[in-house]
Amino acid sequence: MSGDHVPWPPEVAARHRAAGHWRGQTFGALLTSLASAYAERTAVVGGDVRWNYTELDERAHRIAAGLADAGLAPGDRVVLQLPNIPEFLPVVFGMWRAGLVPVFALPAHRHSELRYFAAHSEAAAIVTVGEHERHDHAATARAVASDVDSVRRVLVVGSEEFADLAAAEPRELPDPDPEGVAFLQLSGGSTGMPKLIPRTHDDYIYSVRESARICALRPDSVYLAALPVAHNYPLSSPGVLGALHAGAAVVMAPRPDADTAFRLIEAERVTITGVVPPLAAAWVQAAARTERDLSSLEVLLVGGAKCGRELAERIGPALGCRLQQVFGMAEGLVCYTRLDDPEETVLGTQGRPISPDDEVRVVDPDTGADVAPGETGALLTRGPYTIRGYYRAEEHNAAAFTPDGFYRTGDLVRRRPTGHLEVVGRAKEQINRGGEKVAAEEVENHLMAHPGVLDAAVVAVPDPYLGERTCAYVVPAAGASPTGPELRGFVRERGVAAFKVPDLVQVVERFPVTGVGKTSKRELRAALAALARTKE
Ligand code: J2J
Repeated sequence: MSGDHVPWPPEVAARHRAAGHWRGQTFGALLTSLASAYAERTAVVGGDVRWNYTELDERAHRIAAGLADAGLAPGDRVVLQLPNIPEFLPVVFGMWRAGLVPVFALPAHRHSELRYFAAHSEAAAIVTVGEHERHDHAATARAVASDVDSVRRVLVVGSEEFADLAAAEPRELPDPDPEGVAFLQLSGGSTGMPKLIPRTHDDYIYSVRESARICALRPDSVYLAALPVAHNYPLSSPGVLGALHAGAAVVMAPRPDADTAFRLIEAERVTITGVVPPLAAAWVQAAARTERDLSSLEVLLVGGAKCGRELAERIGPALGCRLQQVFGMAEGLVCYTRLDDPEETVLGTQGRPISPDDEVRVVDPDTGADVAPGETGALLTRGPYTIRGYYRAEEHNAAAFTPDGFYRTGDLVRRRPTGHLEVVGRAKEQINRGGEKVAAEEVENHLMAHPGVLDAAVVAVPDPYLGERTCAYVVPAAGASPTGPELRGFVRERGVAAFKVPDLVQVVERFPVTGVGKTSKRELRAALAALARTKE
């Protein structure tokens, strides 16, 4: 995949190796060592399944062999779309052992997103499930396969065909390059479709290992995977991979609602889990009237979107556990409040970076100059597990990274003298819908495909539950009068994740003119967002 991803400069890579951050181990080799250390201990639980580390390891070996037998070759990209089922883990480790490169789609993604992931990565296969939550994933995958020439196989976990594949005789396969791309994660995106994020074995294992340490995971910890595990946060912060790294048990929750989660917390004596703020709020409410025993819960991570002070204060008393804030991004940088931080820091900041070698700059968004300590500015970051470029995105990379390799996060932050960051806002054209990221431009493009739409601008409006919701302002084409419900239905039918369908649609005769001459989409969005706020 050389040329597709931007590696760290050789002297920087050498530094990360010398510092012991990058240890030259692949995920396949990691699982082998975990299996020998924690053999009989429970690795993953879900539904009727309970596999120990030896069983997980053996399954991953068989699946690796089966995938190789199915004609998939090292370096092949494979779009992976699985919900929170135990099979997620042996399938992913099996892919890693076979040298395949999973592209981590979310269960919410539909035809339009999957087609883009498959086409952009020239994926050789799609691995998915059959019917799940009233959606036929296998049918969508087959439709995508018929649209995208590179896709040769659709493999459906739970089918007989997959069971045969997963019964293959295990054999040693060549271990991939630990500094090579292990998988493609998805960006929240701000322009067009989500960008693909190439992460290496070395860089990701470093972030997972340190996350497990910072969150104090130990072999008798039990991690509940409440959010969709393909997402970077429940995957790695510390997530299911952090839990395995520590020899802990992973419990897969089919849904994140309080009833399901509390039942599993009680039944499996869950010690730690991670949620987004709206879910934390729902759990806090539900905790007041639950009969479930939540006393095993020690730590609740909250992140993905800003956890407001009021909510932060309620979590400990309501759930009887400690709050740990996490501010991260699939591109790399992850910040945690530490378990021994003073209460004020835990309640009032989003944490500090994992690594002493994470470089953080807070700059004036217009001039690019560093702001005075404690002032608000745009967050730039560079470090041992933050990418230097998106996958196959040369043009976008020129804007998203500084010439010296800092990633422009698009977040506005303040930094305290301790290094803790407070996230105070956002400079990117994205809506953070309770942790689910919506790129304004992607939704605008869908709306503008409607014949009755001349122009569209999608902005965030404040929402008491989700933090933000999407509002689409639409100017109709001459003679057309599209309605809100019609446009929402239109976007949905184009095959997009449900969380991207605009929550509100405002049809307006024309957009406000914000500046002199030609209005930039950016200024227009700012003006409309201000207008939307005053209407609240
Ligand atoms: C405010 N904004 C936040 C927070 C993320 C751990 C945790 C989260 C993600 C994630 C992740 C925030 N307060 N606590 O990958 O490993 C917003 C910021 C950020 C963007 C990244 C992880 N935590 N955010 O959310 O790639 O705007 O990763 O740049 O989905 O979410 O989104 P994503």
